[in-house]
Amino acid sequence: MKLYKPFFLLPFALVACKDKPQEQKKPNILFIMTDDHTTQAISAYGGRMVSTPNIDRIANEGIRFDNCYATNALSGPSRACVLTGKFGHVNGFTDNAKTFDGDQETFPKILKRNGYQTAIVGKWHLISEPQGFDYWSILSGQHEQGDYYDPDFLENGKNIQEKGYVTDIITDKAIEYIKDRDTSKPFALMLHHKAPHRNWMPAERHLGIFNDSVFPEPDNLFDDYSTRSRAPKEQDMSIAKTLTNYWDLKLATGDELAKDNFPDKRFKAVYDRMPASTKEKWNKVYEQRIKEYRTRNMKGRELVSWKYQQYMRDYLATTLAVDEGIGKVLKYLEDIGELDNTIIVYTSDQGFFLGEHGFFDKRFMYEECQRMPLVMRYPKLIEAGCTTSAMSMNVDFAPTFLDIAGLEVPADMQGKSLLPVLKDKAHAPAGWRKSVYYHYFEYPAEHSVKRHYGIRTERYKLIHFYNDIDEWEMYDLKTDPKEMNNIYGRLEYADLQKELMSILSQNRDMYKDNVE
Ligand code: SGN
Ligand code: CA
Repeated sequence: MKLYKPFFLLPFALVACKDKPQEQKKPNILFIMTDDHTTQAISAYGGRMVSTPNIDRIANEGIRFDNCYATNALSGPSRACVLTGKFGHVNGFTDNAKTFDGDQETFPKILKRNGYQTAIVGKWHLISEPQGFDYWSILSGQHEQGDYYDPDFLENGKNIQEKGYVTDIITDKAIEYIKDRDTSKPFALMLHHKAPHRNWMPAERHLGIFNDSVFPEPDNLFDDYSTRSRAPKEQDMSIAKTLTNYWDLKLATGDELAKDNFPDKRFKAVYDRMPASTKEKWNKVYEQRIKEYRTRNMKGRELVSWKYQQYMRDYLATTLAVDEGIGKVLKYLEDIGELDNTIIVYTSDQGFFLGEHGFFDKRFMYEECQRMPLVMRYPKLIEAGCTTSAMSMNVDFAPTFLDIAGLEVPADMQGKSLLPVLKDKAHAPAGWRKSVYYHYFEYPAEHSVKRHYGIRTERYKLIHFYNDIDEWEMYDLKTDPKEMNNIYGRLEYADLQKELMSILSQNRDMYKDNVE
C-alpha cells in the first residue's frame, strides 16, 4: 500500500492547493526554545541589560505572554511537559535523573501521523532516543547538556562531532533542515539551544564584549531570607558560595589551563575543545579579570558584587548568538516566502535568577525562574503588538500546536490550547484558568533546593516545601513582587490563606497529583 501513496496524494494535493484559499494551508511550526534564558535578559520583556532585537521582533509582530509559567523549573522535566502536554507526575519525568518514556504520546508524533514533517535540532536532555521525528540531531556530550565549542551530536542515531560554536551550529542545522525539507508538507521544527546554560561560554566574536559594562545589581542581591522558610536559606546556588572560580568565573590563565594537572578537569576539557584562535582571544579577554581578582583581594559584599558582574558579562554574552541566530532563521524564512506561513514561537525551558535573592540557577517556584518567556508570531491569526496576561503553562504548548494544525487534542493532555487567546487579540476566553500549578521534585541533588509544590494566582502565590522540612510561603505579588515578605501564617491573611489552600487542593485534584 505504502508504495502507491505518493501517486494518490500528489494529484489530489495539487487540486486541493489550487482550490483552497491560502489560509487553509496548515502552518509550519517553528518552536525555538533556549536553555535558561530568563525574561530579565530579553528586551521585549523590559530587560535593560541587553538588547534582543530578533526576539523582540517576534513579540512586536505578534504576541507576548506575560504570565507563562514552568510547572517545574528544570530542563528535562520542562521539556517532557512540553512534548506530552502533561505534568511530570503523569509523564514520569519528574527530575533530571529520569529517563523519558519515549513510547508515550507526544505532539510531534501526532503531527507526524497527520502529514507534518517533524524535526528536532539541539538540546533534548531526555536520555531516551527521540521518537516522532523524521530528523533529529541532538546534543550528546556532558550528560546531554552539550558543549559550547566543537559539540558532540547524536544525529539520527549516529555520533558526530561538529566544529564551531554550539549556537551557530544549531542555527545552521535548522536552516539546512528547512532548506532540504519536502515542500509538499508543512514542517514542525524544534530548534532547541543549549545557550545560555551554565557555564556561560560566549562565541568567539562575543568574548569580552561586556568587559567595560557595569550591570545594575538586583536590590535583593544580599537577601538575608528573613521571614522565609528554611528552603531558600539552605540552597546551594548562591553567587557568594556556589559559583566556582574556574568553571563559572573562568579565573585561570592559558598557562595554567595548559598544564596536565590543572585541578578542574571539566573546565580544562571544555577549554581544550576551543580552536587555537579562540583560546588566544579567550586568554586575552579574561587576563584583565584574573589580574583584578588576584590583586584586589576582595572580600564579603565587594567580592559578591564583583562575581555578579562577571557572571552577568558571560551569561549575557551567550544570549547574543541566540538572538543573532533567530534573526538568521527569520530572514531565511522571509527569503523563501514562508515567514507568514509559519507560527514562530520563542520560549525557554524555564527562567533563571540573575542575582535576585543572591542566586543563579532556577528550581524555586519564585517569579524569576518560574516565569517562562513566551512570544509568538503568526500574522494570519495573531494581531501584531499584543500582550496578554492570560495564565499559561508549559503543558499548554502541545495542545496549542495540535489545535493550530487543526488536529484534535487528546483528552488526557492536561494543558489547554492557547489558540483562543491568540485569536481574540490576546484576551483569555470566559472561564479561563485563574491559577497555575507547580511541582519541583529534584532533591536531594545539585543546588539543594527542597521539594515543593504550589499555586500562583493572578495576584498571590502559595508554596509548600513538603519534604525534609514542612514549611509554607505565601506572597502578595502586587505589594511584594520580589517575594521578600512571607505572609504565610499571619493572622490578618487568614481568610486569604484559606482560600489559596483550597485553590491549591483543587489544582492537585484536577491534575491528579498526590505525590508528596
Ligand atoms: C548542570 C549544572 C547545574 C544545573 C543543571 C540542570 N551544573 O548540572 O547548575 O542546575 O545542569 O540544568 S554544571 O556544573 O554542570 O554547570 S538544566 O537546565 O539542564 O535542568
Ligand atoms: Ca534549563
